[in-house]
Amino acid sequence: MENIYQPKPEDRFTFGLWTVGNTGKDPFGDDFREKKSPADLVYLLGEVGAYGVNFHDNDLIPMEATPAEAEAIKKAFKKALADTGLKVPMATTNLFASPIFRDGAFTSNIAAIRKFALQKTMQAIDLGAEMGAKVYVFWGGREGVEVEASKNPITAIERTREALNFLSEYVKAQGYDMVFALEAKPNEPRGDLYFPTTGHMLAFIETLDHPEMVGVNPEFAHESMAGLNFVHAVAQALDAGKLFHIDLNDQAFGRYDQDFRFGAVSLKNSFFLVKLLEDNGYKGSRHFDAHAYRTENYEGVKDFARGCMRSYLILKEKVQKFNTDAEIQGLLKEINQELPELKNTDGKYTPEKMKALKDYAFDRKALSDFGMKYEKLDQLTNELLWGIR
Ligand code: GCO
Ligand code: MN
Ligand code: MN
Repeated sequence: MENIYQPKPEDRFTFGLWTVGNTGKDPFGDDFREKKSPADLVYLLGEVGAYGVNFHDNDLIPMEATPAEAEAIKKAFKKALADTGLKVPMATTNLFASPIFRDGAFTSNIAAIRKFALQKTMQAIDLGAEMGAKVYVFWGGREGVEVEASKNPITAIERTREALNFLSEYVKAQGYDMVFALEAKPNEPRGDLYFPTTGHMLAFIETLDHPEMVGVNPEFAHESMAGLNFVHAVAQALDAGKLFHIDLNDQAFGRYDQDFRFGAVSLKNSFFLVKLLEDNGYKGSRHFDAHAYRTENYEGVKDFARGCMRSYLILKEKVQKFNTDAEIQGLLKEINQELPELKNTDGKYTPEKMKALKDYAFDRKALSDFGMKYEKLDQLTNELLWGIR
């Protein structure tokens, strides 16, 4: 029998070099796992059955690498891709680790740093294109403040717009088949980051010169850190046709950016997220932007990576169960009542529809007089997730 929990290429499961390559270093402790080369991480991902690998420019080629070293790394990486069949669907720029970006990149107060960030991003876009990336992610790791007096927030927005407009033109001029995906985060590593949520990003995109080539890369942990409902943020991105990429992980509300294995904490939210993506035919990468606990060696890293994908596939199977569960679907059908007399199929305004609605006598008593059965619906959903339905 086919193993439905076995990842397949069409699942589009991807990991960043920085995710499985995370060495467990944190603000309180040193590296726990030894550092692996990009090529070795590709072999690891091949072994666990991932579809693709994504990278920041400097995950692949360290900033200080000589041209000869860069060539050797690229060669080994390309060989690993060819050996494993892994793809590179997404690439991004590290605009946060180097001390030069300590006060931001595109929003820095120092013009030379803003220009350097643009130069670095153009080179990183070239590297991404060389490896076949079709989505380019922008996460403003240091684009924010602790000291509000230091930057005008409107200037920061304008500078970000200028950078993205410039880079859109660059991609077009090179003839690259590539779109941008903007990733919001409310804070960490800065006290406050600009564009703190996916909603902020969606509004901002419409102010760009080429909004058609810019979408979002929402992250489960980031919206949860802000105390928001991630499923609703992703729904809004889907509705706007802007879900170009997604960062899946997990997180307890109100904590630091925990980057836990997908499904580790929020079983129900993860379920409704998978349901949203699958029911709406999302075709992009399911990228796991997470890492193994600091307690783990590389066997544990493989457990982590396999766990992310397996949890997604188990939840996908649960979605199918939910969508075909007679009792659950019956409750949903019962509560979604039509009003045939005023049915407005296209939802549009006409003087006739307006008049019919204005004159209609609603039976307020009857409409106020029944329970919604959501207690039952929710309990059935839980029982389905617990595996007893
Ligand atoms: C974080 C972010 C990053 C970005 C990555 C790709 O909180 O550190 O989620 O992992 O996703 O830099 O842009
Ligand atoms: Mn994150
Ligand atoms: Mn992320």
